[in-house]
Amino acid sequence: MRLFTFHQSGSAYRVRIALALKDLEYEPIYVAGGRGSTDLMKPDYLALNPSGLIPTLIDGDLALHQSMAILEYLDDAYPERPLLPADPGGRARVRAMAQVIFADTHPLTASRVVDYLDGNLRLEKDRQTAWLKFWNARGLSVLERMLDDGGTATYCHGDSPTMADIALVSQVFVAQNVGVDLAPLPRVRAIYETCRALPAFIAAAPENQGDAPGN
Ligand SMILES: N[C@@H](CCC(=O)N[C@@H](CS)C(=O)NCC(=O)O)C(=O)O
Repeated sequence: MRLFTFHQSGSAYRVRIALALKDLEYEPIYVAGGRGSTDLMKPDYLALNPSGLIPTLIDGDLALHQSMAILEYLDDAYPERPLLPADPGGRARVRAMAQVIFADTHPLTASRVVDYLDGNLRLEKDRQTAWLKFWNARGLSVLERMLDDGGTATYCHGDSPTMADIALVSQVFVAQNVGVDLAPLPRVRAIYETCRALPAFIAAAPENQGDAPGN
C-alpha cells in the first residue's frame, strides 16, 4: 500500500493510526499539505483524489480517499484487529463519536477554511484563532459528554482502540496546535494519553513522520 500523507494532517493521521493498529505496511508518499499548498491541485493527484485533499491510500488498483471511508475499507478488507465493535449498537456508538469529529468538527478547522477566512474575508489573525479554538473546543466537548454514557472503558468504547479513539487523538492534535484548553475535558485527555502511549499511535504520530521537521 502507499499513503499520500503530510505529518501535520489530522486526516492522514487517522489513516496512519489505523494502518499501524492493523500492522499493515505501507510506503508513505509525502505531500506538501496545509495552507498555500499547490501540490494537491495537480491533475495527477486530482485523478486519485477529486477533492485534492490528504489522505489518499493506494491499495492495489484502488485509490481510496476520505479518511472515514478509508478506515471502513481497511476494516472490511483487513478485518483482523477491528476498528469497530461487533454489536450493532456499539458500532453505531463508535461511528457517532467518529462523525462528531470527522463531519461536525474537523471540516470547520481545516486549513482551506482558514485560508478563506484569511484571504477572502480578511478576518484578523486573532479572530481566525478564535474561530479555530471555538470549533475545536465545541467538538471535543461533545465527545466529552458522549464518553459519559456508560460505554467507555480504557478507550472510547471498551478495552481496545476503535475508530472513535482514532478520531479523538487526531482532533486533540489539531486542537493542541491552536492552543485549545483541554482542562475542562478530563475523559478526552485521559483517553488521549492512554492512546498516545501505544506503539501504533507512536508510529503514526505527526512528530515521528519522515516529513516532520528534524527527521
Ligand atoms: N474529509 C476529508 C478531509 C481531508 C482534509 O481536510 N485534509 C486536509 C489535511 S487534514 C487537507 O488536505 N488540507 C489541504 C487543503 O485544505 O487544501 C477526509 O477525511 O479525508
